[in-house]
Amino acid sequence: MSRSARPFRPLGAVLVSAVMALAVAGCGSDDSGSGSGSDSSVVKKDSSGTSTVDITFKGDSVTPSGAKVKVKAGDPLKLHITADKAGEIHVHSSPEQHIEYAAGTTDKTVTIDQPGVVDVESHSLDKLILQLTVR
Ligand SMILES: [Cu+2]
Repeated sequence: MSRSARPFRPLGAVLVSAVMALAVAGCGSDDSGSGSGSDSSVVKKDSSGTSTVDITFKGDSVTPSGAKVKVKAGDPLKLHITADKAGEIHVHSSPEQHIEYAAGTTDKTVTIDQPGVVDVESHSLDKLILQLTVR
């Protein structure tokens, strides 16, 4: 009677797949196809030395659009948002973050702890705003 009775439990894997599928379905294409490199001009330092990106929503467009930005894991990144109407930004970090902004000007700071490539999107406009390379 030495039969090993270790039950196989695929539930965890199934859940992960389901979540991944949802995440992919809920978002725009992650294939920007614009080569590598970093649009360093997008990032400025504010008066306290925090890296800051200006994001402007106007009608159906957003600036920047798919800019590549390098950030250091654990470092704050300030999003200086100017919008003509309220909306929400989705940060594809792990865990993901949802940033709500109002019409007008909103400052939000995000910190990403895990290295990787993190898309920052507007789901209202279905557009990629930033692609963060976190190291
Ligand atoms: Cu998203």
